[in-house]
Amino acid sequence: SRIITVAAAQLGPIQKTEPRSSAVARMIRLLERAHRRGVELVVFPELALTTFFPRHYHADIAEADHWFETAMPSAETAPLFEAARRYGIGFHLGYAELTREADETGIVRTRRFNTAILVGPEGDILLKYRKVHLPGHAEYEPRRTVQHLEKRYFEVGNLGFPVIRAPMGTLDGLNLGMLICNDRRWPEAWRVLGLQSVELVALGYNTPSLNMEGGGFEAHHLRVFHSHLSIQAGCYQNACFAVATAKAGVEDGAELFGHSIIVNPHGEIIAMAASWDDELITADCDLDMCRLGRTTIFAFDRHRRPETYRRIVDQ
Ligand code: CDT
Repeated sequence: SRIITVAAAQLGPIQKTEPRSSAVARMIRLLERAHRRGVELVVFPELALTTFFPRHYHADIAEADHWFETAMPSAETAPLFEAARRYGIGFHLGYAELTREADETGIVRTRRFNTAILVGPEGDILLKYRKVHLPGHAEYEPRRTVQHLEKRYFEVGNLGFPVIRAPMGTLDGLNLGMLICNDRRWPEAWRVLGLQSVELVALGYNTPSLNMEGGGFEAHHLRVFHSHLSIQAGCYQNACFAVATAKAGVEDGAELFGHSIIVNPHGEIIAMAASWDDELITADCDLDMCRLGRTTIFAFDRHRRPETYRRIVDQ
């Protein structure tokens, strides 16, 4: 069997005024706890270094640039990389990325993405992913009490859904992929990872308890249920594990529902956070469990019928 010990390092709220140095110190404390428990891979939330700033409107987008990272690691995040290297722990980290880069027309310009990286146990960045499914809206919406301006601050990710074979812990290689928050609700995203034989999906999220999209009438328990349902279905239908890590609690007066989970290829929740605070949940994942689904009911090469799926990409 190929066993890896993983952790979801849930973060409690990060208030608007909390500096990155404080968020990083909290993450290092979780890494220390992970080390004591023999963890080999830690997954931190989406936009883990700051408050979930897309709830704050700036008429001039550049005024929000202080929420973004222009280097990774930076002076402020380097201690996290050093701690992880000291313990030989790999990690997934979500952050807002500000870069100067050519767009699809070849013009070099300032670009902003909702990004996650996978860092190996030696502290090197192995893989980068930029969020594809950006929820929310681009303009200020007065009827909302809480804004969700991801469509204002971020471009759609342009790196696809990559999977890497990476050494982690005692394993010389496992197939790792990433999703970010709203991506977890889209079966197409999971399937693109599944088609690359992903064994473990690392994903971070910041999900408000109140869905203001349709007037805010979705019940709290359904918000959590739909999050778990999406992750459990993604794991079952693609025969993989997922470590899904929330930012939780009341942040700048807005509630994020937490409920971080680790899920196995049967779609079962094998660990779940119970607080709205900084909390480490762990699980031993036997990656050989991925084989059952992959060689039977979800043996893609034998049972998929892509010739009938045209509409999915054409529409
Ligand atoms: N961060 C993020 O993607 N959150 C969304 C909120 C949806 S309600 C606008 C999510 O899907 O969890």
